[in-house]
Amino acid sequence: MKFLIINGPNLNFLGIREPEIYGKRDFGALIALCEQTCSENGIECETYQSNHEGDIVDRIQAAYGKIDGIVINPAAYTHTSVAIPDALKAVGIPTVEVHLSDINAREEFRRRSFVSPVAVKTICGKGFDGYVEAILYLKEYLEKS
Ligand code: CA2
Repeated sequence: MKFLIINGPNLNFLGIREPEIYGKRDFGALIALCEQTCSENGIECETYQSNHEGDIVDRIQAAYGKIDGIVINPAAYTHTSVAIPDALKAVGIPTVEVHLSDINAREEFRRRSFVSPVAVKTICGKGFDGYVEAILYLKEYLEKS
């Protein structure tokens, strides 16, 4: 089983600013946690971070036929991008959407996610633990289907 973990714009700045919202740990720690969770559960994983919408679309397309499941935090593109959910739908790879913060408890514009309708599950407001939950949920989802 092979997963692709995608992080969108500015998440590479984790731990540098806004620790009250996104926590004190940095992006490297998040990636290490995802890799450790996958390895402990017999999952191969690739990670990808980009600040560019089209690059994320390209990475999703490149996953076609090669990746079993996607965990994605589209960051700000959650609320603006139609191209990212279109790409996820096009490749048909089961996807879990994850957000560090609770997007429903912040500004109004964060409440709308264009990605949620194409995801098998959305997890938000659980910080780094949300990524662990997403990986474990996706594994169970794929084993059942
Ligand atoms: O809660 C999340 O995970 C978000 O996807 C994070 C995005 C935000 O636009 C979404 O509404 C919710 C922002 C990521 C920016 O990350 C930063 C990291 C360090 C300092 C400032 C921003």
